[in-house]
Amino acid sequence: MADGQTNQPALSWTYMYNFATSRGYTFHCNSRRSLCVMLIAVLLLVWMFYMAISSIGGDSAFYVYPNIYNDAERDTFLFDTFPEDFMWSSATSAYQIEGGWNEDGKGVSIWDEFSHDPTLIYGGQSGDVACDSYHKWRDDIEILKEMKLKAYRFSISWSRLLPDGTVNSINEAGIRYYNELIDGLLEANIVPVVTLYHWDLPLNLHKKYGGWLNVAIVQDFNNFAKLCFMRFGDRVKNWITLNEPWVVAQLGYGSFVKAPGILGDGMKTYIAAHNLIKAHAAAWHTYDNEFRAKQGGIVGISLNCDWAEPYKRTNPVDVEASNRLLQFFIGWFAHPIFVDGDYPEIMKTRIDNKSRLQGYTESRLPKFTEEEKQFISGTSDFLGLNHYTTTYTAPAPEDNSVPPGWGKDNGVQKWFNKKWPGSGSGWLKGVPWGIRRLLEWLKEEYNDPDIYITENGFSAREPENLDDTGRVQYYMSYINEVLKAIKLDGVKVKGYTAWSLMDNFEWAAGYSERFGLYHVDFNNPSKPRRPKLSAKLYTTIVENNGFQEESHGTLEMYLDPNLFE
Ligand code: GBE
Repeated sequence: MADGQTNQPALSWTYMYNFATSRGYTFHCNSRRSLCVMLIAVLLLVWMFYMAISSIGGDSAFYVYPNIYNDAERDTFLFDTFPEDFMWSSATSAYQIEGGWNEDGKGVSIWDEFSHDPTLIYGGQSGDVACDSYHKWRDDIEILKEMKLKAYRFSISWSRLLPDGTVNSINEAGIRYYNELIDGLLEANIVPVVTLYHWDLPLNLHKKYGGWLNVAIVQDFNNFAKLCFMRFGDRVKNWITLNEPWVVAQLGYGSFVKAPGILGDGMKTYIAAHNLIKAHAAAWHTYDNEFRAKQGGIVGISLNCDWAEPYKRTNPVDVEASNRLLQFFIGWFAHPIFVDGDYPEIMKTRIDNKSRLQGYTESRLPKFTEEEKQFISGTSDFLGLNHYTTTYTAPAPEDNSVPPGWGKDNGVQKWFNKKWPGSGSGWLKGVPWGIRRLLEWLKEEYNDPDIYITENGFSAREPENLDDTGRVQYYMSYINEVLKAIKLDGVKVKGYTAWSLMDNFEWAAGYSERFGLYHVDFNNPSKPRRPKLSAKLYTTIVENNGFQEESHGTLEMYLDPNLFE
């Protein structure tokens, strides 16, 4: 993809120069000096006129970030619309919004336990009440309607349905809660998109056998999935098995950032991932064998991935580092599931080699049997993509020291450009063109799959103004880059999901980092939801199914809230 500016002014210079030398200076000018001067003057005028015209054209191009991103070829706004049936959506997850953590027979999850340790979460906060969606789900449907959304992605709390994580005891009050929510959505003409696992593992399964570290989880997850297909599948046609297994494996079992908060040893993270992949595949097969014919839905997985921009696109080692990071990041899960049932070659080689050098008798990366590879390969009806940001990438010096870990194993260093617009989260910078490059890479790498963007969004630190211009810029530019991916690159993006419907419990950051299109006042016991400017912008995009040529002026108003209404 070219990064260059348009080179037309340079061309016209060359043209002028040649003309002047061949016609002007090599002829006898003295006798006709005034004619020559006039000719040159005329040419100069023509040139100035041309420059003026082209600069007018340049100024009229629309940029969301005119002072940061204004590469004419890459960043010019595209006025066009999305495909007819494009699925506009917004998302939440159970632990982040529901509250009611111990109500009506719900069992305890690893996040209840993790957040009840006040030292682990910002300000000692927890999801005990959160947005109180356990009681206020009708309000959630109202704001989805207000934004004219076609779909809503939410997750099911495993321990609300199965208090000890197993099908030994089913909590009917939990089933009732999700039934009411699903029915309410359908009544409002909103398609429910259901995530089975968004990180809130029943604590009992963690205590009993180590949760995702034990292959026993595959059966328990499959039973839970089957129960959901059985009880909700008559109405739910869009399923996501796991949200971001990378986060579960790497941040839950590789670092101390997320529950259950197990410190990495360079092995557990790979073991957890191994079981996550098997559990996903098992649930997909269960649906495929026992439910698909009758219910006719689709089952996929949501994988998170940042775009890895080679620091210098002309430097082969940077390009290699970029590709290596993408393989370790999303390929870790996508390669087994979408390609051939096995990890990317580069992961196997690097982890096998490092393990040997580090004195392990076996590779720290577990192996799938041939039978397992067959079982895993091809088990996703679409690729769910959660994408937020971009980093530069270059090779890191090889580090074979112990303790090992995912970072040392991939051997890539990454960083941000200081000019990239920051958010309320240290890890999130606005780099709109990154999503288009990632989508194109995914199309090539995974044989042109159907892609649903199942999360994309921007944070601010509380307290936040309702005129959330930073988020407006982010959504406008990222959604526009998704449009380019569809229209210009032919990527099969079927839907877009804004994270998040409303401010909620942002894991270890508590309520200090806000991702909502709607603001939530957590100090007010009734947790009122109020639309931010970004919610209105998103509604405009949804109503227009994209960016109509005429909406130019309206978009400029959103970027400058002072001009708005
Ligand atoms: C999503 O994850 C989650 O699905 C959603 O639940 C969450 O609310 C939303 O993002 C906003 O964060 O120092 O290693 O912790 C890395 C997005 C943190 C992917 C944050 C982990 C983004 C992966 C820094 N990232 N996340 S650290």
